[in-house]
Amino acid sequence: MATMHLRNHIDGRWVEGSSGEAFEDTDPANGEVIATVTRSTTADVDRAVDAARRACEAWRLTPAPKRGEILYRAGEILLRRKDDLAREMTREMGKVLAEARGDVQEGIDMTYYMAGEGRRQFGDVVPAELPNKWAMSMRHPHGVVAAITPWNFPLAIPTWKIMPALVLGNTVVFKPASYTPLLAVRLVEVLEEAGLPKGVLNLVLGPGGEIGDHLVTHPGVDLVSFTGSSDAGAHISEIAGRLLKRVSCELGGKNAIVVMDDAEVDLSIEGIVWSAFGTSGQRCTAASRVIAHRGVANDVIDKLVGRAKKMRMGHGLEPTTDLGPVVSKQAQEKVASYMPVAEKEGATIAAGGRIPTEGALAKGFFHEPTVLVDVKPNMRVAQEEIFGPVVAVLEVGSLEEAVKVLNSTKYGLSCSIYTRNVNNAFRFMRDAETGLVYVNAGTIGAEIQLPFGGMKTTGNGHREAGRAALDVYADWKSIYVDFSGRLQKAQMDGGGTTSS
Ligand code: UN1
Repeated sequence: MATMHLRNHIDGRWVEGSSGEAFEDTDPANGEVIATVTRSTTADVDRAVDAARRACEAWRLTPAPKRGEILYRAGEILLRRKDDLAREMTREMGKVLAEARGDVQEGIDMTYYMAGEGRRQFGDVVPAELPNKWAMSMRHPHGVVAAITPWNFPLAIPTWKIMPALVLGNTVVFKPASYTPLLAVRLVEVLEEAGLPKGVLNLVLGPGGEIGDHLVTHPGVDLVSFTGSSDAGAHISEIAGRLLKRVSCELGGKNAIVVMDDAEVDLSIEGIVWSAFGTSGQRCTAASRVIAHRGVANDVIDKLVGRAKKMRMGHGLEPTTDLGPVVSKQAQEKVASYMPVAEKEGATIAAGGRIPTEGALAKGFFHEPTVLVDVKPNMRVAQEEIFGPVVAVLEVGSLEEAVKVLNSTKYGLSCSIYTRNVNNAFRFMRDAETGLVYVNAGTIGAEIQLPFGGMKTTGNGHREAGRAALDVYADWKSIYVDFSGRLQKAQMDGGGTTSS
């Protein structure tokens, strides 16, 4: 297969970055080169932001239902290309094909949902306290949005940011992770084909660092929407916060599945295996802790260890593969580095724990699916996000203790409980300090029509997806129209009660 070359998209044209240099986009399962990619500089960021700014006014004044129609057409094209996009995604970042299809589907779902917002974007019309006066609220776009996206959901997460931004009348500069430029190019191609005017969506390719900081602090950027590591999120919040820019961050997680002594254990094992090892554990919603009640802990561990040992690693395009590689050598080394950390702190590796060194697997960035037992809540493997196929099992004696352990990390994205006791379920739903809670299901697989995001250091108070996303990508404007023909003073004329 001939190697592709991927370029930036600025002001409606595909253009080379100004460094004149390129980097390689490779398949993490075998090291094959998929594409060469232009490396952008700060000058390219300037061009992209300028183009987005110039496109702002006309796009803002395009009727929202028309903006929605373009999104609807983009959804249709994504649907037609779903399988090709999924195959390219598996090659580019490693997740197994069925999951890559799910990622594209999540992008399609979000695109259709936001297309519908073209005819909604509801505001309030409320009674005014004064006669002959009208009071209402409407959404107003911010202007230029910087969408900085991760590699683990290379299609879905960009749509979470780009689609609400566009339908609300913002223009966008899109800076995808450097591990997944191909899917980013594909998404831009789809929106271009759907009829998006030039300059409304601009793409800048290359590693973060200097160009990322330049984009975040650029005076022409009004809102930064970022999904990625907590360290990068803190840095972005700091440099953008000084400029009082709007920032929406979706960061790390240390999600847990609680298995109570009244749970259906076999069902919980299905949820744990899926949530801990799906996408090779590289979801921010992945279950990296199991909090098992002592009454079932041994059963849970035996069954989980049995399942982990049977999982087949391989290329995500092979139908026999259960677990693909992690995204990079650096990610593989990070996962592996936690094994001595776990053992030193007194945990035991009950399954996995190694990097395969033989045969075809040695060519990719694989890590065995790993189960850690004898884990205590304060150990690093119970506190830190590993972002790989590693799950730590902790044991507790009651629901109260389970909730305490659940809430004992700095993160707060997702959690779940397996129980057949309705009282346990409702207490858990009430007390979990996470933005997503599941009952008798794993921690992954959020649907796009509800808010997505986390409490505590998982985020900064914003939510993606669903109606909540509209609050990120637009400001509220409250409007009062006085048609009385005279000066009326709110809180003073006519209204209010007087005490006697
Ligand atoms: C992520 O890992 O950043 O709930 C997003 C889920 C997916 C989205 C995950 N729908 O697992």
